[in-house]
Amino acid sequence: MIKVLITGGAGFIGSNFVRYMLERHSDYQIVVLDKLTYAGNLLNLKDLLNEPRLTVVRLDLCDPGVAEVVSGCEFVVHLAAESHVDRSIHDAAVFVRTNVEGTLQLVECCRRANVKRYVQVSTDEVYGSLGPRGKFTETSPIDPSSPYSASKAAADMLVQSYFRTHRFPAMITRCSNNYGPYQFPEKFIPLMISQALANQNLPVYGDGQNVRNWIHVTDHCVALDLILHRGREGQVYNIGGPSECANLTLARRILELTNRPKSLIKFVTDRPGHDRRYAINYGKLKKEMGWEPAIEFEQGLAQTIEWYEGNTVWLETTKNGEYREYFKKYYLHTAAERA
Ligand code: NAD
Ligand code: TDX
Repeated sequence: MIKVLITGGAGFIGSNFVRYMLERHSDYQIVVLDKLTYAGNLLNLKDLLNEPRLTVVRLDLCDPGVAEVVSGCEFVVHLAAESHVDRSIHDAAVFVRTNVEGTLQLVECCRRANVKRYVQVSTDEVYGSLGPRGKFTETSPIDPSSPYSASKAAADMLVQSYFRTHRFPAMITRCSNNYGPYQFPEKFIPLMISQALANQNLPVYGDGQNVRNWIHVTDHCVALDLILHRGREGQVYNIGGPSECANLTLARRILELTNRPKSLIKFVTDRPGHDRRYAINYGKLKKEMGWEPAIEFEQGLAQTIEWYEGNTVWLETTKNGEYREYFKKYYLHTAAERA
């Protein structure tokens, strides 16, 4: 068995990636390291918790115990992070702690443990904002706007420095906005869906003309798996899709697909430092690994809405905080205690 560490495996992208890797590689033993913050939800992995090839370790990236968890792992995919821009505006400190200090501790442990390959999941937000034309390439300047993206940029560069200084075998990915199942309903698409389903207002920031480049989380997982195995060490890979959409257009489409009235849209105060547009040139990944997104946005969006409609327990317990009770149950030691 090949041991693969996935940090942040109880989060949105992480849990989708754990599921993908277990299905795709029957000889992989997956270790999830996750602090289980508000964004880490064991319900995301509920169907997998009795899988013998999966171990979940509840640990903070900044805890010295990370060294022991890393030991014996051949591959590491680092997804754990504080990930929500709005929260970083209110409290930046935890973003620096987890995203910068946590990443430093992880890469240092990985270097000492001679990990064979490491993927740093960075973000397109490190490039800052685009005007109406053009796309980010891997050589676009790093120009982050929010404390979140600044902390991700710091981590991204720290990992690059480990490659240059120590020949640490790392690849860095910068992906655009993901959507799909298990996304915490603080992010735009799941928030709009959950509000629409509850017949509540859809809060759209500013004039609603900010544009995001949407990619289905499964397409992101495919790219991460390819880069983990075939990426060139020290290289940065953009991951994105062709689906650019203004927030207002997207909110309206979600209302159409859920048969709710357009009057539910409510314009609210804009996010400070709100990036206007993101768009990704993913030509490098396409050229080197033949990767292209397979899930068309309209189809993926409709499937995602169906998923939230069909997973009311997940959505309700996530919204009302009851999902956190599930942690307590899972971390009781014996199966009898858990029952
Ligand atoms: P998420 O917020 O859903 O999940 C983050 C996970 O990290 C949670 O399970 C949380 O418990 C865990 N975590 C947080 N702090 C931790 C700590 N100190 N120690 C250990 N675990 C900790 O995030 P996501 O949307 O799944 O994003 C995953 C990664 O992908 C992040 O690094 C993010 O920056 C990056 N990314 C996200 C997107 C997107 O659109 N969601 C796009 C590009 C890149
Ligand atoms: O209530 C809202 N209303 C609104 O208009 C929220 C939560 C968001 N928005 C807007 C802000 C953005 O223009 O929607 C757009 C998307 O917002 P988010 O879902 O918060 O994502 P974004 O800020 O673009 O960042 C996301 O993509 C890159 C992820 O949260 C990051 O983790 C990732 O790195």
